[in-house]
Amino acid sequence: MYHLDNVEWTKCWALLLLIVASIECKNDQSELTKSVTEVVEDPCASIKCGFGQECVFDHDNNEAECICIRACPQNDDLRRRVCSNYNETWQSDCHLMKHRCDCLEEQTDSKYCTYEHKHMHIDYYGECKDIEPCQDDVLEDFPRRMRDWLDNIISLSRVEVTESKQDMAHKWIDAIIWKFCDLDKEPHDRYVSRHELFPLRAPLLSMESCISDFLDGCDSNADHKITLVEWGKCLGASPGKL
Ligand SMILES: *[C@@H]1O[C@H](CO)[C@@H](O)[C@H](O)[C@H]1NC(C)=O
Ligand SMILES: [Ca+2]
Repeated sequence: MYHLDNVEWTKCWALLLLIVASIECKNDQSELTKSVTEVVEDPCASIKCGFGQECVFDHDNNEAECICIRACPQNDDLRRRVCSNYNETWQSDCHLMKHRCDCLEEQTDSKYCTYEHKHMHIDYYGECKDIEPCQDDVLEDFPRRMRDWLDNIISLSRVEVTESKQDMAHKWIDAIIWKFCDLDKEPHDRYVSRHELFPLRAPLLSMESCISDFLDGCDSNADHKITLVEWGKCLGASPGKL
């Protein structure tokens, strides 16, 4: 049997280390150049474009501008289809928003642009379907199911296990507060608007026909904003707990 002697081993290790080091250095360097170019040269970094738009740098005028998204990635996943507020199915959220942008900017042959296309938004995720009317008993049970659901999300993201009854109550209060903060982002002002409810409502509506009625009910003074107290109340928490 052939054995590498000590010297050869050492050489092998040294070579291996060198290779690893050079790979790492190279990565480091490209990371570095990348971040430097981004900071110095990318004027799009500081621009937030509207829905259905992307930022491009116009070298002739030396300025960044927002234009309609030029191409959306092909989507074959039915779950990523979206249904518009005019009950029209689109291949993805990108396709819907791009088309609206093109129509508003008159970049598409106007015969493909209807009044609805200029005013559409995503109503829910999934293909358009017949949404069953919300049943009273389902709506009544909705806060409990929502609490369980939030509880599950929060337990999945947590390591510690709580045992006592008191801890359990705290846990779902935490879940309610966490979800409120998660929704209150644009802007972060301690109110959750209709617009901020979108990420909660849109993915659920095709399966949970009561989600809209439930959320409408949370806004108890009907000012189109939900406060933490309103949110807690509609999920069944007493105001003192929040
Ligand atoms: C929306 O479109 C779906 C599928 O085409 C249809 O089944 C449903 O009845 C429509 N809903 C309404 C409110 O028109
Ligand atoms: Ca807000």
